[in-house]
Amino acid sequence: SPSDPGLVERARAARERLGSRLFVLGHHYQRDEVIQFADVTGDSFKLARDAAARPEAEYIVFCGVHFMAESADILTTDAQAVILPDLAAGCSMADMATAEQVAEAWDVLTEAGVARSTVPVTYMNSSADIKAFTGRHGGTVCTSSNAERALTWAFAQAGEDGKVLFLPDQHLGRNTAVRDLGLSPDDCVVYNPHKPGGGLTADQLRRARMILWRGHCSVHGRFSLDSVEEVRARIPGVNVLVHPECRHEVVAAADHVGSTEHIIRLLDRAPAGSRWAVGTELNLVRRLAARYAPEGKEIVFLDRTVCFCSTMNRIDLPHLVWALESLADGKVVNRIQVDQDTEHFARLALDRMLALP
Ligand code: CIZ
Ligand code: SF4
Repeated sequence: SPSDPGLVERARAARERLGSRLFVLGHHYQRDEVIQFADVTGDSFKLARDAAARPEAEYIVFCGVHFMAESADILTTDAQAVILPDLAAGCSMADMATAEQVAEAWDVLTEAGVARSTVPVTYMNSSADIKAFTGRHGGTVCTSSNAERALTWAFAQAGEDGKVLFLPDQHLGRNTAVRDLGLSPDDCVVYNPHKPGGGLTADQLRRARMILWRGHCSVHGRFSLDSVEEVRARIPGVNVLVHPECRHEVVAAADHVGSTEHIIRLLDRAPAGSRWAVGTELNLVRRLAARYAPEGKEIVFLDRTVCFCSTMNRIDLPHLVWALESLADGKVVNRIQVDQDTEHFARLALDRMLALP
């Protein structure tokens, strides 16, 4: 929908008043009406680094979801305030692994005698608490671009017969283990935090190489093998391109798999006349379709029954205007601040990722 011209004007005016004190980050999955005000766009990790590279910006307005704003706060200085325009913009995947549940899981692994040979790896899409847990137990953060390197590193750390506890996205964990590291799906077990002992026996835990947390993305998890078969029947010669948060059978049936940055690069280099069905968030797919249509690239959404990420969409122009005008009036609203102890250990896990070979 076209943006309200009055709100666009107010956002412009507030930005003008704030000048270089303000830096606006826009995640790839944000609405067009919000993205137009972003100083930079990117995935969650790129945006956190972009924020860290702007120490002169007093206010970092993060148009994205809560865990991303936390990561930006961790990587920026204490003098910089990270603002999330709507505090209800969470992430259902990140919420699937709470600090209490993960602490309990670690106790289960300890009881089974496997904790000391297990290295945790957590996806960027997790709360600061889970990143801190990972940092405390010698593990690393990963993104969908470096998950293979992170897992290789973690298995090397874990030693012979070592294991990885992968949080919170079972699909990224399984896809990386099977596709990139050549493990068998049978080497993976799924830990269900809602069942006693994770729903696993001590023997199952001892035999597993990958212990996958039972979490998933409520958007990417909805693409199915039917989505792929339907689009192949509908569009002859179509290239199916999906994000690794999709289920294993979807990834296995696709032609290309990659992070948002990878998806954008691939479509940018695609030849005129090529046809693509893309399985990632709808705001991004629509923008890419519009951007590349003039070059004769046909880009469609992989499954027309899948919707936007509802929490990403909570950041809309009214919320952005409210945040910017508040800041311009000297009121710091919706600041996301990670406590020092959590920040210290989460930073450790993030720094291990930055040091990955
Ligand atoms: O699914 C998401 O939320 C993604 C891809 C986030 C990110 O930026 O890594
Ligand atoms: Fe979370 Fe999925 Fe939305 Fe990303 S797209 S913010 S992983 S629910």
